[in-house]
Amino acid sequence: MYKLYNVRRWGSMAPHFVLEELGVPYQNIWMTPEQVRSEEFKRLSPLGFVPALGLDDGRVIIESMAIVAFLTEANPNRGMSPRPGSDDAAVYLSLLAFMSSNIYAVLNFAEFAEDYASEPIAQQGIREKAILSYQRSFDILHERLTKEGPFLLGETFSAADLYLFMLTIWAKPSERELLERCPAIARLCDDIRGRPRLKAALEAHGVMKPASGTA
Ligand SMILES: N[C@@H](CCC(=O)N[C@@H](CS)C(=O)NCC(=O)O)C(=O)O
Repeated sequence: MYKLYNVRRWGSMAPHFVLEELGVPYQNIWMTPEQVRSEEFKRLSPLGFVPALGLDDGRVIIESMAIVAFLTEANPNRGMSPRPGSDDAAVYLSLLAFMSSNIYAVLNFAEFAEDYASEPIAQQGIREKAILSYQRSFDILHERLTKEGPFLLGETFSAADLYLFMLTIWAKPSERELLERCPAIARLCDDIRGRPRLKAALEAHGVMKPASGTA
């Protein structure tokens, strides 16, 4: 059985939602930030990050994008991703990689600016530029949804939509600002919030409704 190392509202949300939508058995391991930062957990996830996913053979994989892509590819009949190897699957993987590299990673530049510059003024510069950079990437996805939606893959819902939903929750200056600026993303998030299979997981992460105010 898969084991999901999970922290409320952190990057394990997307794999958690995907596992719930797939309806496959898994063990959910709730963790505290302190446990994630422990040396013990770094033996599983060397950078001390969640998500991490334990596999049947005991190995553990990291990186949210790889975990989501793996889970959907391993369960191809659950309707959460295109047929592996198809052109649609290529677009699906491309979208996941786009979000992981250009939004999630850049969100982390803003969040952990002190890891990338020593001086507070330089850190502030990194934060501001990182936010502008990922806002542009959200705008690109908004344009895609507007022209070809309602989902990232057009008419077909996929785990890529769940990944985008997770990212919106962390947007700055706020989730609300993003949803107002990008109504096609807002519609997608509303749709996701109404999916019955996700109810318990959405509640567990406290994301049933968009957060008001600044993130
Ligand atoms: N590239 C990684 C990034 C994962 C990541 O940044 N996780 C954050 C939570 S959202 C984390 O575990 N941070 C550890 C900490 O704040 O100590 C992925 O996509 O999985």
